[in-house]
Amino acid sequence: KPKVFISEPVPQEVEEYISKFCDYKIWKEKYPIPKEILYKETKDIDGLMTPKGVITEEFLENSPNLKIVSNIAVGYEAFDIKAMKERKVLGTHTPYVLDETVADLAFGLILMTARKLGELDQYVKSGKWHKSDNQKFLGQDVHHSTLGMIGMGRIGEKVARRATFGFNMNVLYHTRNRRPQLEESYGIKYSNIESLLENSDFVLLMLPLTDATYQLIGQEQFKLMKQSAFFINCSRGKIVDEKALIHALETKEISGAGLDVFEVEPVDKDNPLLKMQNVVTLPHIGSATEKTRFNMVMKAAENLVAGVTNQVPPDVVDELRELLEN
Ligand code: 8YV
Repeated sequence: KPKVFISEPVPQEVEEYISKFCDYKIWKEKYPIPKEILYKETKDIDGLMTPKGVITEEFLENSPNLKIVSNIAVGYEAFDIKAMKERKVLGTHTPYVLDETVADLAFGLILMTARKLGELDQYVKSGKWHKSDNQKFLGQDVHHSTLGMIGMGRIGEKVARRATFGFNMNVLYHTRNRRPQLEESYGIKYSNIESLLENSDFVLLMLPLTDATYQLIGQEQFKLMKQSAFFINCSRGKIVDEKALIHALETKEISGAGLDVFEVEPVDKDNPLLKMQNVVTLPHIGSATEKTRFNMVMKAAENLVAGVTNQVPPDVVDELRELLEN
């Protein structure tokens, strides 16, 4: 049987599935696995399953038999694609199964920021609720407002559907590959980034972190946004220049932010964002429902097993698809 290593605990059912096809070892202790142990355990494996695997030249050098890295996440910015290509190591991820769940969370952040839900929850729990305070509760409408989406992929389209049909929002979007069919069915409008930023009440990032999107949103972009607008990010923190975001919030260039992701995670306790009333912060939980996490891990297991048993894994990342041709 091929040898595989799994670097975080997985549900029993997934373990049983893997055990049918592979000799396997699982790291069940504290997350994340220390680097020395990971390197020791993966010296002669054929496959690795890992959440957000940091796959470097050095790691690949250490695992010469490796055929596949199965990432238990849809984002795979930690793959060194060039090195994986050179060594013919396949990389897979977990698209589709988390789309609706992350789209729900995007709306959670939109509602929380616009209607001050986190702040007001704290207020009631603090026992300070007083009738004369009711001016404090005034937020902004989400329905019939304008949502500007940067990125319109698998998750984006689920957000757009909620926005148009659920909240009667006007949706502007910007993306690499324009989506005429979505424009027709949902009435969303393609826009350049500048006019999207100028005209949106909510600016939502819904795109992967790549060399091209690293710090795509910075000082210049925040300046274009409306003072009344909210900035929402449940993609990746590094798509934003976080210092510029802090500055925009401090100087009231924008009204608030809803953040599930940060430049550094877990976020530093001294990060000024954590002290701001108009910023909602979550610990990167976009896909975190029981059902979706199970489906992600199962999908990752299917990719892993396919990759070590000479079948074509269903979810090879686009940049490595060429490896399937040889
Ligand atoms: C995380 C994600 O993987 O899929 C992704 O790319 O960012 C999330 O689903 C998840 O939060 C586990 O860390």
